[in-house]
Amino acid sequence: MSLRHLLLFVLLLTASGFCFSQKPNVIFIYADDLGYGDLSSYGAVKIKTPNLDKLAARGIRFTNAHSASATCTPSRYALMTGEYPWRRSGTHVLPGHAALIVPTDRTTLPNLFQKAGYKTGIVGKWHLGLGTTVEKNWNGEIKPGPNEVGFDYAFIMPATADRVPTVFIENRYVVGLDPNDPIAVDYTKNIGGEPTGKDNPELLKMQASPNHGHDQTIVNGIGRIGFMSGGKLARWTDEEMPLTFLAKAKAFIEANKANPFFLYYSLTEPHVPRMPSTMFKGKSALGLRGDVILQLDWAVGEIIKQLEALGLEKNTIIVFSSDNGPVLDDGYMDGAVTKLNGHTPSSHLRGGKYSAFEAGTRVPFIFCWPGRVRSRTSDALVGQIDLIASFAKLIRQPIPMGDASDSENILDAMLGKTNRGRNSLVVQGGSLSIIKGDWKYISPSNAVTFYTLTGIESGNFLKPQLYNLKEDAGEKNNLAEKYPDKVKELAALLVQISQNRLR
Ligand code: NG6
Ligand code: CA
Repeated sequence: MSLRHLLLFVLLLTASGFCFSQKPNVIFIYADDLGYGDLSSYGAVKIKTPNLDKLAARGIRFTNAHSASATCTPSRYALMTGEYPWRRSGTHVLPGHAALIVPTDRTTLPNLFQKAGYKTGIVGKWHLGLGTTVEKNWNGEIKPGPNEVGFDYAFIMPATADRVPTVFIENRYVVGLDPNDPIAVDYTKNIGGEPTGKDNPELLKMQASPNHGHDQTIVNGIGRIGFMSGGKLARWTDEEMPLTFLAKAKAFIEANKANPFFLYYSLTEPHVPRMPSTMFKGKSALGLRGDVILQLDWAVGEIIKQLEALGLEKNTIIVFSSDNGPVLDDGYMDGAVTKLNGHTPSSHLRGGKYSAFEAGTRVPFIFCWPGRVRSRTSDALVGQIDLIASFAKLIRQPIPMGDASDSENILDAMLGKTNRGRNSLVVQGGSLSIIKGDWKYISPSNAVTFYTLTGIESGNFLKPQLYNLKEDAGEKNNLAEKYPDKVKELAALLVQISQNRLR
């Protein structure tokens, strides 16, 4: 190599190194059904979550951040697309054989990072459907899915831990599938005639709660929603799941340590069935639900340790949140209710998962970037739906008109530079609510006021509800009659937002 070539080579190397080192890695860690009050950094006293507390102490701990919805699929849809889920039909909680609901021709959170030169990966829960139809061949290439909406690498559980098929899918193929034992999935009939929780309760290691379903095909001693047959070797063991996801997440980080990466680490805790690894069983004083929260916290700690060992902790943003609020009995008799032991998963908030009240969507939200943000608490109004527009700003990517149409760039709030987040945010429980400033309006609904199965107040009410969240975060005092003008203003704003988009 001539001296000129050598100089040019060194120059190029330096330039590319310079560019890359400027781009922070991003890890978005998403818990499943974790409540506002489930972390010690958010006030829990009956359980200690030291690793998440460390993130909260190093970063920005948000006290007014929301998932888009009080259930999983719609929250995840909004996270991926930046579009309110209620604008699009079919974004409700999906069965395990649903088709993909994320458009493949639009800007998504991961393809935004791809365009900026990042390697992107998802490890964990997906729950946004796969393929183009409900009927699909689980034994060949399964697409479109995460790889078609922006993930270079995908290791996923298709839906939820309590739904079939109970297998992992890595880049479009079921992991560990024996071609001589093909998988079939059906949500209406017992395809293959395998034992079910309903007919063979003696085979269960965890009983389903009465009237909650979860009594169809038995996998690993647990009755599931839906029927499957075949794929015996490929079926997951619930106790191993967190270790598998952690190993895959760490492998992705290791493989991409030299280039910028975006990792969506989508945990299954503390969603049902709560079946922790043996090393976590009985570790909390709160039964299996507490144990899996400790397990989740541990996994986060392992990721932090890995980043530190690789020297990446300063230039890696970790965002932690949950897809919806907490629930105790969501289908299995796992001691979540009987061993609650005074723990308050919803903290001071009313409601829980599924609810229009605050605990449905107000969730822990931590933004940690040791190299850049200073530790603080922020009460800025933040939506998970805003991650896409805010990261677009951070990594300097334009968002085409019409895409991510409800996502607001609130990067300065995420970085803790200002307390001003969104002006207003629409959230979805049973009914739609709008939060603006200190106020929250819940639109009237004639649906049930109480979900008896889960023991959660729905937040539905025949008349409009208006709460002053600053004075009454617990939403005890409906001020709608006292402030009719405020009701009118917020109801009109909700209509206006439902008819117009930001871009
Ligand atoms: C509900 C399930 C619940 C859980 C939830 C989805 C019943 C009675 N309940 O329909 O167990 O799976 O869906 O949770 O079937 S989520 O966090 O993925 O939205
Ligand atoms: Ca969830």
